Amino acid sequence: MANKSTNVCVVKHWEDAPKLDESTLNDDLTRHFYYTLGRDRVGESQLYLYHALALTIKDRMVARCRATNLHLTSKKTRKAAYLSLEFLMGRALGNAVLNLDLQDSTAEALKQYCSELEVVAEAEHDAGLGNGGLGRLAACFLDSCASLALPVVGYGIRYEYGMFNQSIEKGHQIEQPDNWLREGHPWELSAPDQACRIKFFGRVESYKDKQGKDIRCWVDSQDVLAVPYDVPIPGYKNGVVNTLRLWKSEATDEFDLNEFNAGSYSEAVARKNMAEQITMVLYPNDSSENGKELRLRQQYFLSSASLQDVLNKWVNQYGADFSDFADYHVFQLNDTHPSIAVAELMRLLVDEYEVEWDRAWGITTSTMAYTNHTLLPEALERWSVPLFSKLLPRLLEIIYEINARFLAEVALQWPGDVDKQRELSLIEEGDVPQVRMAYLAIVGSYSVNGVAALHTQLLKAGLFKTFNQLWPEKFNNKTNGVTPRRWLAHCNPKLSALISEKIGNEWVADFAQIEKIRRYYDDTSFHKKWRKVKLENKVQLTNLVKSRCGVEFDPTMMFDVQVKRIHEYKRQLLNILHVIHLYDRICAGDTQGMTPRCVLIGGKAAPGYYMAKKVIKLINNVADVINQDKRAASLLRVAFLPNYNVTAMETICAATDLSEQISTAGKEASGTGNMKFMMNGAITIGTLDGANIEIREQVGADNFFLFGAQAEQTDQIRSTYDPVSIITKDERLQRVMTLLESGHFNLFEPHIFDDVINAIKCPTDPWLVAYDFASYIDAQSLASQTYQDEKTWTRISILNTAASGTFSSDRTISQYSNEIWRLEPMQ
Ligand code: GL9
Repeated sequence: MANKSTNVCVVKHWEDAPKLDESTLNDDLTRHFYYTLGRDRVGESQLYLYHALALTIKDRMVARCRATNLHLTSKKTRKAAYLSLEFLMGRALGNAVLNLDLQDSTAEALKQYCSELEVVAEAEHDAGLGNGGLGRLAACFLDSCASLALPVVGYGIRYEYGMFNQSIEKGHQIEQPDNWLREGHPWELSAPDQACRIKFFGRVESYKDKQGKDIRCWVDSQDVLAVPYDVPIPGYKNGVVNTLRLWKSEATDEFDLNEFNAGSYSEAVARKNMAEQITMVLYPNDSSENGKELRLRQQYFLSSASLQDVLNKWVNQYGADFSDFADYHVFQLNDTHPSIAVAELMRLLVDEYEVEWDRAWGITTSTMAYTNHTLLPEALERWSVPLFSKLLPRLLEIIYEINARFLAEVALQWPGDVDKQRELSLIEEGDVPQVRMAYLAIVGSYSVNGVAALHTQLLKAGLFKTFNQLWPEKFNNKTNGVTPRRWLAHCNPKLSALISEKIGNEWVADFAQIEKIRRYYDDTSFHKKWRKVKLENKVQLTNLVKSRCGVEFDPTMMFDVQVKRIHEYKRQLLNILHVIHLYDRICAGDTQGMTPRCVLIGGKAAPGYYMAKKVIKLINNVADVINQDKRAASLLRVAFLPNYNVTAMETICAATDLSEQISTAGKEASGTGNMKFMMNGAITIGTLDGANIEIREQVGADNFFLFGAQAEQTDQIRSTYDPVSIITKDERLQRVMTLLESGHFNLFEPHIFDDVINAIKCPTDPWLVAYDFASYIDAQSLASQTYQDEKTWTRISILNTAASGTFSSDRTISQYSNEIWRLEPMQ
């Protein structure tokens, strides 16, 4: 029952809230440490000190977060919701301290505990709620939206277990669950009062209302609660704090009651478990779907909860009148994963709010926007119709209705062309018909974008060609970016200080200004400092590699790095063939002019991806052989870094000389690691793929090591591909293959690499490893020579950082905002 205090607002404006500024940070830290957490000494782990500091910093965000929300509710403001199954946030503490400009006061406060930020920060677990690029992009976007003061809410899932932890045993990947919440998550605030109900299973009944209208009713459903947990997202020194709302699934109360009253205690507990399973674990698949029912449940759970949340807020404020709803809302779908939102918005409007179909469709198609992140056909999500009909019966009906109306449009455009209808249908025919989620997303959205120029061009010419003919105005490009706060200012404080010393520190908020350091590309004393910073960063990475892999790197050697998910198209295999080639030269005494290198490879393989796991094993075996061979010690060292994640990348990208971006052309939609390395002054060796093309354009062809077949040539190459004859004709590759086939890297494990070897020799190898080998080795050799010319290398390194301005996610988000979302910054 509502009491008198229901509407009493204690603090109306954040300006009126008790002052939580720098001067009180010290006292607050002590208070949280002593009272909230009940501790009186730090101990070895720093865990409680981390928690106390996180709570202290969070206090400084909640008031601003409320202010942002107040702004959104007080004025009728157009806003965006970013729907994503993945947000790969990493650690929050260092980033929050930087963005809130609390570095000095934090350092001061930590002194009384004889500690410092870098040490305390180590106690934080990564929030690994994503697989890789796609999830990390969502995290960078949130930082940019807040920093640009844009009204954007992120909606995701609060997985109990994030991306698995990877360890390496005898060279094999072992997966362990990531229980990231075990020690608590101090950043979140739950809002159980705003929980939503999500329906599953059941059936659809129809009846006629008083006016004789057909009403469809989803009944006998088994409902689950979605409970929101809000994570604050601080903008960079602008007073804005946005929200990432993560949903956790819970059993509904009556779920418990009914079952308990029926006396079936254990069944009730089991059912409770079913409900809570939905948000238990992140699916660890990288760009491939596997059609598991629980995954479809996650997708619908996120989509429905987020849309209900937005609609509830609208209805609470303006009543159930949706006539201008579309003027104030946009939903950005991060890949097809949340594309069921198209049908769910229709269901909510038509079934729950009795909006007439055509008007509801008008609202849906002017609020939904879809981003595609991959060209790999195996990643295109399809759900079987029987599964859909069992789990989400009403949504399947709605999809059929959308499809019927859409196919009528297709028939108008291509009269009598039944093949066109079959080709474009949202339902793929076959033994088991499938719902094509990408098509649902395209039909239901007003914007469809790719994530790099080449990717968008290939989408329009290939995968979505006919849709592009139908609706060319929908298609657009938004080249990815990464946030310069985390990926330069935070992760590379020494380089940041050097840059700021020369051009001031406005580049952190306005990254186009990074171009100003170009002035120093020939300045000898600047060169010296630039190299000193890189060397110091390489010492840090050396320590990490030593402690994680037991391999001794030498910071004076060239650091050649490839870190990303392990996937055949990314061609870690090509990298290791180059390593074997260098080793072969060393064994043959052909070391004249060779540049000493440390090669670092890291990344996780999807647990069911056989070939990717073989490649990990091969890298580890090759590394073992080389690192144990004294002849190689001064010229070549190799390490596989286990459990590559956001936090590891912060150390890695600051310390890299050579960035490996070597995917088969036409396969990597964009890449974003390539941008992080570039910002930090690494030089790229890469193919003309994804955003590499734009990186090369920005920095200039002379400052990029290019190799390999081009995307438009690959089909032609594949049609006559004969890798065995390529191997026979190329002595270098021949020798590498001989070494591999001799079992030199698997002396006591016969035949374990047969499948990898055969893949290289297979005429249908889609990744063209043998084809690109020669040009890759030549590009590597050019990189080696260039590295020996210290001055030239340093110049190119500076030019790379200087040319990275356009790869800030602030640029990307400005384009989303101006060209798709049409948002105004909050004042
Ligand atoms: C990806 C693409 O493969 C990358 O090229 C792209 O940079 C990112 C972000 O747009 O999206 N699509 C995709 O499914 N993944 C990507 O990284 N995979 C993972 O996130 C694991």
